[in-house]
Amino acid sequence: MIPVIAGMHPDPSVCRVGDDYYLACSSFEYFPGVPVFHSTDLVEWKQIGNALERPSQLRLTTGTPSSAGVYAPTLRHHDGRFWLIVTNVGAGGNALYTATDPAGPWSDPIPLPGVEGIDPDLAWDADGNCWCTVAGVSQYRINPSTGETFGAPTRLWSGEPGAKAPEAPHLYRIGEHWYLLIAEGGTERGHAVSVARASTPNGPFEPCPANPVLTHRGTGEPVQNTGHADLVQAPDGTWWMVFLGVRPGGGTPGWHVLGRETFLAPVTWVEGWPVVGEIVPGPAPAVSERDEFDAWGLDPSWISVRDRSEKHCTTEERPGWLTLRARGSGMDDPAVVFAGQRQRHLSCVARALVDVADGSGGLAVRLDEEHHYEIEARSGEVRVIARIGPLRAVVASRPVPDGPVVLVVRVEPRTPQDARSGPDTLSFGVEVPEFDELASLDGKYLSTEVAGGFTGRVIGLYAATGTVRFDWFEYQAHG
Ligand code: 6LW
Repeated sequence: MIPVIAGMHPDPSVCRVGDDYYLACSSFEYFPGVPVFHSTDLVEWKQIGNALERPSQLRLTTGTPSSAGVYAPTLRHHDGRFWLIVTNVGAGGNALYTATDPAGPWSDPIPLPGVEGIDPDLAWDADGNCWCTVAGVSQYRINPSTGETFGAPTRLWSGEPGAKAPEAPHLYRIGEHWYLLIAEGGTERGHAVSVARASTPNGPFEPCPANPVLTHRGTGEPVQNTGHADLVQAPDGTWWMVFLGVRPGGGTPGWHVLGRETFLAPVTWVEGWPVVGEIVPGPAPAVSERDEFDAWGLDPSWISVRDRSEKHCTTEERPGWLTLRARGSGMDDPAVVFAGQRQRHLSCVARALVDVADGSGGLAVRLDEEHHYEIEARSGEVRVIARIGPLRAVVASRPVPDGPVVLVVRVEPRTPQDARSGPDTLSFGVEVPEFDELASLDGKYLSTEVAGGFTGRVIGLYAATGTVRFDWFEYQAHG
């Protein structure tokens, strides 16, 4: 089952203006932050930008650990403007941004120092009050233009008794009711979506007798961890839910490697309660994408670790090439200079042409600082490096002729012959000029189940020492 937005795109929030839908996702330690997508049918989505693309909007330092940073946006259109509210975990808390065009530019942040809690939602009532509801679940009245909070938070309905982690609240006025949609059970295999309704935005809320309205826990469904949802109505009056899910592979307990992805399902209403239908398959995988680095700047799909400055990452220094200037020591370093793309397909190949005349660097598959595999080039040699938790090893190396070299990683899903089979195999090699495989590594160590946290794989280019230049990067999906 293919998601509508594949790869690490969790915590989707969606809104519609006329015939156009817009969707935003979490981005954690990556910069730029909060990818924004556009669609006219909810199935085909195109990234139109990143909401947080200036340091004045998002400042992440090495003090922000991986899987902290930007969590769980809510994206809404109100009063002729787009409103985006996020939590920056470990670096500033809750903040609001506005834009007239969701592709940007977005405003500088309006901090919400009085709002405590992750997963903030925004909803306006007919009197013009703005309600900010956060995980827990509690609610504040705020002034979204100034960030001011009025009074103490009120506790709202917090899900099924005993279920952990009531979070991801979204509040909607639909017909004569206010609906409070939440996630519960934690963002792992127990994840679920539940709903309650009230006649005011502040409750008291009556839970849906059929809760949870969405969960795949305890099932053999290929998509697991379904939860953290948002609702939207189409121009034809039909209702839809976007939510996160994962695609675990391998034997038991199953490992997901692409992070949490965005899925879509239809919603019907029965006796005033939402009923979630079968997942709608996303578009077939794109076959081949190649970035020649001919454009001024990088496409919005490129993300860096914590920050990206012109000094360290530029397409202008050598036209037609991406130049990365090292800072720190490479992929183990929280300050690594890196530019990558989310791995979006279970089966794919990434290739890049690197020139290491003035440094060393290469092609990496990253989960975080402690979980990554890479093929690194330096003058006359390439090496495959594996970092798994506290262990780091050079697993293979070979000499290469001087001059630019093509680095390759191939990702192939495995059919689980035995219970311990990993989800996939990552093969690293060089083209000299035919492909020479140096190492074939188990992908389970670059999975969320092993690494922990909230993110998925990013495949990209990095500098370990000096200045490293890349002529092109190619990503081909097999299915
Ligand atoms: C997010 C929380 C969650 O804030 O994971 O799946 C957290 N749900 O709602 C990070 O994405």
